[in-house]
Amino acid sequence: IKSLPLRRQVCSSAMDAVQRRLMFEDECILVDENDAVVGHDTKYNCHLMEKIDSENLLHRAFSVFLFNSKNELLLQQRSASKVTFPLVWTNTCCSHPLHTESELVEDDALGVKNAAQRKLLDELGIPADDVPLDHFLPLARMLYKAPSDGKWGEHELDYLLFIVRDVRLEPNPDEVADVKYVSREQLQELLRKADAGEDGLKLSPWFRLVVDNFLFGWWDHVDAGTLAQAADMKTIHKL
Ligand code: DMA
Ligand code: MN
Repeated sequence: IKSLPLRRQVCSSAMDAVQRRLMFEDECILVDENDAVVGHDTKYNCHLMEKIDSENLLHRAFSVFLFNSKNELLLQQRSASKVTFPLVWTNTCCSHPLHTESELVEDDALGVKNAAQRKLLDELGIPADDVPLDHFLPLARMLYKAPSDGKWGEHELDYLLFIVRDVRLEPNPDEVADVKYVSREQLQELLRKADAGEDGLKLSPWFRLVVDNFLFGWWDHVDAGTLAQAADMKTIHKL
């Protein structure tokens, strides 16, 4: 470790081992504002606010919204060891398609769906059989930037994937502190608490953007069984 540059030594000693491995082994896909692939870089570099700002780094990501057959949405609270946004409540699962052959496929957003299936298993213990690729419905893409703390943040082109399935769940404590299914009314109550700063409850900035711009309209489509009508994968929403 003595031979590593100082910043990496400091970071390595402070960071949880599992999260450190993801930071240096995951190679994210760099895209331009039209979602065309322009390269790749480590998850570490892609989430350093200084690099994001100085090199205008933008990477591809996904956010899964999983509903059960009662049309309740599964939320997760990120673990305390997550480097970005620890302990915030957010949608079911988020991560990045990696710069690998299977996760770069753009037809039908197949690469992003492959990544979603991989991370639903890794974070929540949901078997791939419970979330078949052809059940994911990509509804939209949004581009946003959000600081986490002084050093870390997000600048993503985020695919919003919906899926309605009853699943087996076995949350991985390295990733997830807590999970719960919420009805619309229960989510409204969570939003009220987060706004009021009650119970120290915090929501992720990207989940908040989806809630404020899209979620309840799409939830109507979940209830009506007409979700496919809500999909618009042509527009990139700049939020
Ligand atoms: C990143 O999620 C993706 C979004 C949409 C914020 P994350 O920080 O949970 O990624 P990972 O699970 O790969 O650490
Ligand atoms: Mn990211």
